[in-house]
Order: sequence, then structure tokens, then C-alpha cells
Amino acid sequence: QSSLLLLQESLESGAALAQFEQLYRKKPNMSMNSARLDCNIAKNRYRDISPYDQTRVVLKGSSMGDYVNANYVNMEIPGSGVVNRYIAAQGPLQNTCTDFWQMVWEQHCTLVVMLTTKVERGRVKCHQYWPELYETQDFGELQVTCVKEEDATSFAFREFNLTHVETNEERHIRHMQYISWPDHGVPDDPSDFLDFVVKVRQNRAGMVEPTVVHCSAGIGRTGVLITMETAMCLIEANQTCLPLQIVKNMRDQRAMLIQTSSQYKFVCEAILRVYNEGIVKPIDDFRR
Ligand code: PTR
Ligand code: PTR
Repeated sequence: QSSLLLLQESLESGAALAQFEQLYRKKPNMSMNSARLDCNIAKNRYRDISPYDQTRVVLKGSSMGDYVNANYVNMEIPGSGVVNRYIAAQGPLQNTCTDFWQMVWEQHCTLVVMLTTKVERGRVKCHQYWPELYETQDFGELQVTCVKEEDATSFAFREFNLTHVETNEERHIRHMQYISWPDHGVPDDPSDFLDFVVKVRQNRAGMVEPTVVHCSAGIGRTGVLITMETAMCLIEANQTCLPLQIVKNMRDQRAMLIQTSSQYKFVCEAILRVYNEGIVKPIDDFRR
């Protein structure tokens, strides 16, 4: 693919990183007023990380207000008729776990991807918003039971039953946690990371509901994952794959996605690897 040859060249010359650094972190003319309302200040994990008003997920049935620090991020895959839908969110705080589950319920999400651990270098990055295995915890109108947990070296997979206590309606949620990836950094092992993204894609197959993706702030690592999955889909659909364009599309929906140039470089190299090693192949012929 010629776009990937160009990517290789521009990584080698340093042009790719220079372009990334010049890209706006926040789309001009997008507002972030809800995040700054007095009643919502305590619902933000970081003062400098806010959702755009235009694309934020608005809670419907919450007595606690309609705000949660999360945005819809829709990534269209031209030529395939597919739009990959995500909700990019901050890692829940103790006081926002109920809002988080309310969002999962209202948006009919069945997959939650977590890219942080609870504590990193002695600092709390995300509240444990789920119960331990075989335990049940109440979050407002929703009850969460952890029915399965499998730990691998770099991942943890969990399954939850989510029950609406008034209607007794029950849903099944899959939880995929990537463990070895500190914030502001890149994954310890690119092969493990690619395995993880491939597993996320398998779990998302055929899904129309948005996949919740969160880390601590919901920008750096979340942006890398969405970029990687989008690139894999573009390669499969035999479409031009321009990582900078992917980042711009994402940042038009949630500010600051992909935080550092080393994260950008990491994901570009991973895209080249996926293509060169045939981890993902164009399946265009197939679909005709
Ligand atoms: N709608 C998503 C996509 O097209 O990428 C979900 C999806 C994920 C679809 C994986 C198919 C998938 O399986 P495979 O990678 O085997 O095509
Ligand atoms: N103000 C915080 C900082 O710059 O450290 C916000 C922040 C925290 C930004 C974590 C990004 C972070 O990483 P991630 O989005 O991957 O959790």
C-alpha cells in the first residue's frame, strides 16, 4: 500500500513526528462548558481533561445530573460500510462509578476495554468500579456481578452480569484489561499489545453498540488503541491508511487523543508491522 510506504519514509526522516506535533490537540470552536459547571467539577479526574459538549455522552436517567467525562468517537472505514463506534472515557472516580455503569446501560454497551491499572507508581489512576469475582455490587439502579475472571501476564479478562433492579432486565458485559502500559508511555511489549488489539477486534465483530475504551485520563492510551484498531480495519478494507488523519478524526470528537510523540511513533511502527508481517491482510477480494 503506497500510503504505508510513505509512512515508513516519513518515520525515518522524522517528518511524521513533526506533523504529529503540529496537529491541533483540540478542535477549534468546540466548547467544553459542561465539564466546568460547579456541579460537575468533582466528576473530572483531571482538571485539564474535559469532553467536548457537542460529542459528550449525555446521561438520561440519572438523578445525579447528565454529566460523565466521556465522548462518542465514531471511526468510519470508507469502502466497507463500517463505522467503528467507541466511547472514550476517563477512568471512573469513586464518585462517578454509578454514572459510568449508567452510561454503559443506556448506551447498550457490552464491551469495556481498560488500558490502565488501578495504581501506577504509587498514584491512583482508576477506581475499581467492578466487584471481585463472584461478588455483587450496587450502583444506583444497576447491580453488577463479576461472574468470570482470567488473568494472563499482560491482560485480565472479566465478565459481568449487569442487572437493572427495577425491571430485572439482565445484560452480559465483557471486560478486557491491558495491564503493562504506564500512562504517558508505550506498551512494554508491542507483540502483546497487538495480540490484545486483535482480541478486542474479535470481541467487537459484528457489534453495532459502542465499545467503551478508557485509561486514566481517557486520552493517551485510549487514543493509541482506537488508532491501532482503525488502522487494522483500513488495511483490511484496502483503504488508504494515514495515521495522522486518524488522529485528526479522533481529536475532532475528543480532544488530545494520543498524548505523546512516542505514543504516536509506537502506533505508526505497530501499523507498519501489522502490514509487513501480514498480521492483518486486505480482504477486499473476499468481499466482492
Ligand atoms: N465492525 C468491526 C470491523 O469491521 O472491524 C468489527 C469487526 C471486528 C468485524 C473483527 C470483523 C472482525 O473480524 P476479522 O478481523 O476476522 O474480520
Ligand atoms: N493532567 C494529567 C497529566 O498531564 O498528567 C492528565 C493526564 C493523565 C493525561 C494521564 C494523560 C494521561 O494518560 P492516559 O490518557 O493514557 O490515562
